[in-house]
Amino acid sequence: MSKIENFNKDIHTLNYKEKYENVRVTSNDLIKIESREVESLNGLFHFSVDPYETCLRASWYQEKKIADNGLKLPIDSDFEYWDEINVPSCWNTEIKDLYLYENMGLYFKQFDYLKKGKERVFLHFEAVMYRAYVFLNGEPVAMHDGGSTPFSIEITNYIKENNRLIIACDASRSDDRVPMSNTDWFNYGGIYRDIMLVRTPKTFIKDWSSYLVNDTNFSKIAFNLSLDKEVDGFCTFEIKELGIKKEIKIVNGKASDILEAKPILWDTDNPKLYDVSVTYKSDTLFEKIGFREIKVDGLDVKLNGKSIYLKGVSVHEDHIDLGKTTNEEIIRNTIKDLKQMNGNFLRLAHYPHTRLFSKLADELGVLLWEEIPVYWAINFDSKMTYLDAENQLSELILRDRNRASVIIWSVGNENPDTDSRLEFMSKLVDKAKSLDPSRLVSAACLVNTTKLKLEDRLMDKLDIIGNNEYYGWYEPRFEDLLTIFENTELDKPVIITEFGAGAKANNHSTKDTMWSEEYQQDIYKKQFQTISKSKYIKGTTPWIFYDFRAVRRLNRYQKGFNRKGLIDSDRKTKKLAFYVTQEHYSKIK
Ligand code: GCB
Repeated sequence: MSKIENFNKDIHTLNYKEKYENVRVTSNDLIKIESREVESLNGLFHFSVDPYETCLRASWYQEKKIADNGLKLPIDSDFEYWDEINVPSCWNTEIKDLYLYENMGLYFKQFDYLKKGKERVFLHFEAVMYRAYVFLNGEPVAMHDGGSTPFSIEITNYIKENNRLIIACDASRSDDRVPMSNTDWFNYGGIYRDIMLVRTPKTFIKDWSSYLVNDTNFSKIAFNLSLDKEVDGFCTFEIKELGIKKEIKIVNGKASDILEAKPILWDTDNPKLYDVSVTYKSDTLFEKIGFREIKVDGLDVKLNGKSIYLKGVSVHEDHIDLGKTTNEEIIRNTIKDLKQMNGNFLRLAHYPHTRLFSKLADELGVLLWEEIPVYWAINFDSKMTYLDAENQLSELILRDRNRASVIIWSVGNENPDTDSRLEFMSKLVDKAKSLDPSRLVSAACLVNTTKLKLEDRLMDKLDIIGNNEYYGWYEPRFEDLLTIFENTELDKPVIITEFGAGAKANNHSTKDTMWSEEYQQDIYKKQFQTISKSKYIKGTTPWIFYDFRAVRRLNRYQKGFNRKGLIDSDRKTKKLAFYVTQEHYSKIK
């Protein structure tokens, strides 16, 4: 074949994304940011959509204005002339025309950096939907997959006094991603959580964790630390209030120990937190940590040795004005609504919510279920899809494993019971256990509607079983629900992770009229009555706290929203079913 010399490369380059595999960042690159000195890069960025992905195809990020032969080049981009957008935000809520836009968006910002001595520098993102290509001063520095977890990029060798940062965010849906193209929520697009610069010493504490050993003696605290380099040395672990200060040996960059201690246990009535610090040479990190034990004992869930019932509700991050961007006020209000409903537990569905959520839950005494978007029929046969799911799980666990409020990691939701799915999700369970031996692992499984029983091969691998059922809504024969609980033989507890019915707030009618508040109220009453009769069920998180955007919901009541909320999407108007739940939970100890 003859060589074509006179073709504009970017219009014929098919594999223009492949080269970024070289700069892929994963959970192995993630650094701890709590208590580190960070400089926020939040604020205004220049922004444009790039639906044809020309930034990648034509290497705009090189910002090459003069060709090798010295002649001026015509360039189709002009980063600093583009309009501005605030970061963090979702472009769908910020820019009216982009309400439904889900493809490539480009961000550009200039920032200064003043070196403060011998240091390393990282760019850290709390989340970018879904794939981020990051370019600094003309060089590709990272590519990251996964729309809801944090990632860090070392830029020590790329950063200058004046910097030009370009981020290409690809928010498109596809069948090999996690989640895949079909979801019952809207993903949104953009840099929708914080972005920052992080400085560290040359050798630094990359990760550390501490938790109560779960042997039901409540008298031992485990400690683990890893440095970014495989060196030997010593670190100090300190909890002043407990009189603990210990030098611990580091071998090949790792240290671990188990220390005798009698902490006041963290629980929902008394969410006691301790100031815990770790020091390696000049590097000191600290966090507020609660110590508590969560365990399954036969059919019981035990917090600090006492049986508890998880009085919860599922919640999406979705906010009518901000999309997936959230803030402290919104989270505090969510927890206030939960407490008003007499609840103690939230299922953060269906992807990792912001880091701030578990911090506030630690402080306010709320138990959490955290989940990765292994949702419905993702591509369980693909190795790349598995690696993506495993990476999202690892990034979530590394981010939140010091949070007492988080008691359950969920590895998926409503997945078909195939061989490849069983292998895929069993590996995720093992991964969660290897990263964190102190919590329960679960997944939302389905009912076998033919045999009328809870049946799923994955259940053997789980500590606690999640079950979604929609009797009275998708499954109209409500009576079957009791049969299911009677037919099911289990040796571990179940949380009903979903049940519910759609209702438009303020749409009042009889209890037989679908989409009315009364219809939803009636289903909630019947559900709670039936669920109370089952000895397996140790918690409920009905679907869902607030109405949320779901583009596939298009009837006249829905208008692009899933209306199963106990509260309207305004997060204010409570529906009748809210009060049914409130009353039901008030009766459970
Ligand atoms: C489910 C899914 C959830 C949906 C819900 C519904 O089973 O887990 O993501 O939004 O049903 O409303 O249909």
